[in-house]
Amino acid sequence: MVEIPESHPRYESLKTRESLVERVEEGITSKAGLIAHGRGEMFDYLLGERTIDSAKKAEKKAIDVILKAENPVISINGNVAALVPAEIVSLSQRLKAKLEVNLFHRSEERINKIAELLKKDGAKKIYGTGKPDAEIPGLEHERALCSKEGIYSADVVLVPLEDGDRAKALKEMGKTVITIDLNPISRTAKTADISIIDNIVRAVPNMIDLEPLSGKEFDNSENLSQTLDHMCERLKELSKDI
Ligand code: PTJ
Repeated sequence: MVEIPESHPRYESLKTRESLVERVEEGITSKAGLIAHGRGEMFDYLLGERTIDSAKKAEKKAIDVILKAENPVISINGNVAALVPAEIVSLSQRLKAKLEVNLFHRSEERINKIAELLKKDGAKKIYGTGKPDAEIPGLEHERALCSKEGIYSADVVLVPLEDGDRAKALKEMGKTVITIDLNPISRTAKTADISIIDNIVRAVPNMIDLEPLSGKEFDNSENLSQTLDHMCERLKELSKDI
């Protein structure tokens, strides 16, 4: 791992990049995961690299919905495992949600490595390993493969850093879909019932501590509009500094 001096103005961001590169070398994160992360960083810039109010509201609502669910499942991919392994295990324990490894670039070897990593961080059971026994309808290829006891029968699914097709297919199965995605105009963000527009490295720790938002109206489209307004305002502010 390249040494990053703590004095570097982008220390945190560079450290995160380095740890992702290391996870790619270990075979946990896909190479495409690095590209996905770069896209996310760009949107994080527009947020101001902080959790904005609309994101905090979505995080609280997500906690409420997951706590009330009968069979909630958190879907884990290579980026989630690299960025917040211990935190996602803590969140699943707080919310009594199952953890299932579900990959876009599926390989048995990577699934097992991710499951081992999460177990080292305290996860008792990981779904999605071994032979898949269910398929998400309407999705081509191996992206559809999942666990009957996990994602297939879940009523609420948290799918961080997801691709739009799978989020849509899960919605079509009648599930409540929650995402964490820095891009407020991604298909996933527009498809989900609750879209948390925040960096997963902030969102998951927040969700371990935040109180649920219950009994209050939550309008995902309105929340996404507020996020886009925030980004536009920030761009206008930035243009004054040039
Ligand atoms: O491990 P695999 O094989 O399942 O692959 C995972 C990736 C992420 C490569 C795969 O799902 C993929 O290609 O995803 P997309 O379609 O690029 O979507 C990822 C979304 O996550 C994009 O909208 C990014 O802006 C967003 N994103 C990237 N980094 C972060 C993020 N959102 C929150 N926090 C981040 N750190």
